[in-house]
Amino acid sequence: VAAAAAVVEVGGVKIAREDVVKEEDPTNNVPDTIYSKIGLQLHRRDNHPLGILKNTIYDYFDKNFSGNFNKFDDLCPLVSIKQNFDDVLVPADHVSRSYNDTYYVDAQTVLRCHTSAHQAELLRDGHTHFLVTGDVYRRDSIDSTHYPCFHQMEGFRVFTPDEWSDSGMDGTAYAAADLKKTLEGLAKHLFGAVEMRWVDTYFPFTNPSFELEIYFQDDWLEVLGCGVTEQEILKNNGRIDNVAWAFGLGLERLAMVLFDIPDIRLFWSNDKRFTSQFSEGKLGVKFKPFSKFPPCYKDMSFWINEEFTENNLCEVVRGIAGDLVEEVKLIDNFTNKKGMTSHCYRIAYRSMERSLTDEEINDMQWNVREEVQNKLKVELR
Ligand code: FA5
Ligand code: MG
Repeated sequence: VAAAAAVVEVGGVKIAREDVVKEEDPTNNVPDTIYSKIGLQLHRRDNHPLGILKNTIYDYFDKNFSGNFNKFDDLCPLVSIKQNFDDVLVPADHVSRSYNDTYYVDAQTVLRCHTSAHQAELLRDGHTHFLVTGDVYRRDSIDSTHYPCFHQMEGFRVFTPDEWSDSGMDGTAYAAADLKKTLEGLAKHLFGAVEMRWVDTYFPFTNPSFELEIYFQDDWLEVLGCGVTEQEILKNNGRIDNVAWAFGLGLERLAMVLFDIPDIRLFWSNDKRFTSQFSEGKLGVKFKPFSKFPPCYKDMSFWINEEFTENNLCEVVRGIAGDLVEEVKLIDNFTNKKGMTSHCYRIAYRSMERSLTDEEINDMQWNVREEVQNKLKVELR
């Protein structure tokens, strides 16, 4: 693992490592591996799948909205809890606010967990049509479609009453219909024909709310969340009597479908066999895996305690194995007569770039077992 730079710069803001990684501070839970992602801005590289995708989405909006959407892709990922949560009406007791789900730099500052963190300020600045692309951060599970740093593109469009008054619909119905039409058009622009479905869901900041899923690798993959913006957000930011829609695209997920990329870790690869397959403006290419290395599975069982969470386990495993861990999966779960609960996790180790040696895997697993015991205070079985 390369050492993280002492200072990175994003959007004119200088971010020092010691201001983000504070090991002794209980209000901070950002590891070095996460700090090292800040400033890389994969979405701003024109030859990277995420940059190619971003530019293709820009083309769609430019074409269909005659350049009306303002674009932001360099906003600082360190935001206040007000921006990340309060401004988009996330309730005080919502799980996403917990240290288990979000990376806190201190009690008031987080690494944004979604690009929705910028909605309110951009509205206040007078923007009515905008796209915000950026790296976002979440403590999360480990598998081929989840990574603790990923990229989103937020879209936001405000309507004034004259825009829907002749439609025979109310503002909300009009915005919802326009939103779905816009995103279906985007899917067509990106994929041509693809199997997809709308699913009703809940977000604190939109009502109604939807997710779009695409059929990929024999399963439904959630690629975006969206909905009609809560009136309160518009009202709080100077847009009384208006209606708006908003969406948040998962860029890795869309790029996986578009380029046939089987594992989310590949986006971070510097291996030429990966990077050389993509170039600016080239959309039709399908990724050719350079070879398949065998995975190695290690099982680990322990008695959990009350504080145990899967996200904490995943953080420990990633801290040791980095991108060599492919999946962490609960395969057995039971409670004995004394009320003790046991979990068995299967860890899949696999490099995207080379074969791992038995020794290397055994070392990692040994360290994982030790840290799981020390940091999570669970009792190994
Ligand atoms: C949100 O983040 C909302 N802010 C989206 C939104 C914006 C809704 C505006 C309404 C209006 P969600 O948590 O579902 O929603 O994440 C959005 C997308 O990010 C998901 O659909 C998925 O494609 C992607 N995503 C989520 N977690 C991960 C992860 N760990 N790794 C990779 N992609 C992820
Ligand atoms: Mg979701």
